[in-house]
Amino acid sequence: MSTALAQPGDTSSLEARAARLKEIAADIRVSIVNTIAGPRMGHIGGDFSVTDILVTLFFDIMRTRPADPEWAERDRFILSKGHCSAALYSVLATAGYFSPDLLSTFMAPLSVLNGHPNRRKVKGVEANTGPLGHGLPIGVGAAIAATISKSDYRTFVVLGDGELQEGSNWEAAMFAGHRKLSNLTAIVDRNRLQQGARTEDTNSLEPLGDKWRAFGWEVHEVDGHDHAALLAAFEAPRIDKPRFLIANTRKGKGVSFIEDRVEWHHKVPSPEQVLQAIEELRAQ
Ligand SMILES: Cc1ncc(C[n+]2csc(CCOP(=O)(O)OP(=O)(O)O)c2C)c(N)n1
Repeated sequence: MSTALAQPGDTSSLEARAARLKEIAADIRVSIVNTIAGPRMGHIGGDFSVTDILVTLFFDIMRTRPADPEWAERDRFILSKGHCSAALYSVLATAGYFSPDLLSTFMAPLSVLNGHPNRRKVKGVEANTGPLGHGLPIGVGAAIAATISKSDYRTFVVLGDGELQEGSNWEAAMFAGHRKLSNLTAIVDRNRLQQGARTEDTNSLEPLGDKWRAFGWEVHEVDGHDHAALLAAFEAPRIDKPRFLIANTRKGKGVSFIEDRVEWHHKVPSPEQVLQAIEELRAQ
């Protein structure tokens, strides 16, 4: 399997690009299982729902230089649902920001790979996240900074759907719409589960697209596990509005006994379940 980043000007067909991403995503999910199995800590449900979104961004869409993570023209990425750090770390290691060996230190005392990402410690992490509701306001700042510095980098923020209960998201959404930040894309990992409950039972979000449209955003809705659909949505011609992508996903996607089960927000598989999960992922 090749995990090289896509090259600018890549003329492969959408299908070929999607097939390559699917392969990478399968490996990333195995890496996530192994990463959290050691410390017996992590958030496997949300890691697996967001994997295909992260892989599509990091291995195809975003302009990055893993060997030069602070490159001024890089596209900015913020994982606002920072509890899913194991997914982000696995992607960053595979993309070449740091050695995959480091993943074995996940959440160990003094490790740089904390339960929540820290930009001062980990190459490729753009913002410290974990307290929900902060990623989008930071992303709006990065997008405005690009307009001030006349740079054409794009900013991508991944949000959880439970996270949208945090009011700061809506202030940021309103301001991004007002400023017509067409260089900003927010993606909601719409797995319909949060910690301990379904989102629609806790604080319903629907009609989600209409709400963002009312705030001045362009809205796309896709299957968040379909790499070709994700690619098309990220590459749609830009208009003078920020873009909101509703990525419909399944929490725990890819492993039968984890998928769409509320208890797997931060439950950790037993050694037997680790083997079963890897077997299921390898068979896909
Ligand atoms: C401000 C804040 N409140 C509570 C938490 C604890 N917390 C961590 S994850 C989570 C649920 C988030 O649900 P969602 O955004 O849907 O994430 P996903 O289901 O995709 O993992 C909560 C409440 C937190 N990290 N920050």
